[in-house]
Amino acid sequence: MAHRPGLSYRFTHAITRTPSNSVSGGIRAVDSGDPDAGKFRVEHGLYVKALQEAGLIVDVLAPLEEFPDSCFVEDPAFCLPEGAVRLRPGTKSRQGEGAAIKSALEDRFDTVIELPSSGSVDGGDILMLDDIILIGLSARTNRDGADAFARLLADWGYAAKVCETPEGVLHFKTACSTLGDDVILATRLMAESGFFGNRKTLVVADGEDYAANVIRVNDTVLVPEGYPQTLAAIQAAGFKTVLLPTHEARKIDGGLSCLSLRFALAEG
Ligand code: CIR
Repeated sequence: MAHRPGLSYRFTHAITRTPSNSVSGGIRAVDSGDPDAGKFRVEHGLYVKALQEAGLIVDVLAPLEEFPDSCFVEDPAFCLPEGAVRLRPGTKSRQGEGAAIKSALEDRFDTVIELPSSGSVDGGDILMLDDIILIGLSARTNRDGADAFARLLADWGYAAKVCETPEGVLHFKTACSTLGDDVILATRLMAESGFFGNRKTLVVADGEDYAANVIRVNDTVLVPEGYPQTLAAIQAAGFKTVLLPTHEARKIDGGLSCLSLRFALAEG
């Protein structure tokens, strides 16, 4: 696959979904209290505004009470300029989310296909870089799903590599992000994994692992508030930053990347 500068961060559009009242029952590994749906919607509104200010047209989908985790739209789909892929989330309560997001994808893409095979892939396990797409195996993404997704990407002209997400990390991207231009932000564990080859890797400070999940959107990096050392490191590397509250999302293991599907369409 040719190096395509900006593939991983030059976007024109995003899809998001407003948190439902049922988000208070979202899945979490460790219970630190239920998120408050009202406060979550306020944080979500700021997130949507930040995406718009970074230059994106944002589709905000209606809440889905039957799927408590459905505001994390990154997991049931993956979008490329060529088309969108409906994935198969790897946890039972989220499996219907791929069908639920189908019409929103069809509104934006001529090509919308379903992940072949019966395997599972969560979008949170897919890290798109400018020259390769990394797919993390995890408790949510299995070998069948990852291999089928890698084959599909190859058909579309993209190189992909399947990696083992370290034990205890929910999704591959829970612990790393691309800042674009061959710069990665990662937890120490991920930085030492060898997944990122010779790319420059900024390691988040001890105690700030949550802040490894940021998103670069055009010329801005959206960063969760409350992680000063990571913020300083991103700024020192020359990136413009915007801080966002993620207190409610964090209670159910969600971060900034999970809350949107970001993509570039030709018509801008
Ligand atoms: C879940 O466990 O599925 C949700 N509570 C959090 C999903 C976060 N998504 C992501 O990291 N891509």
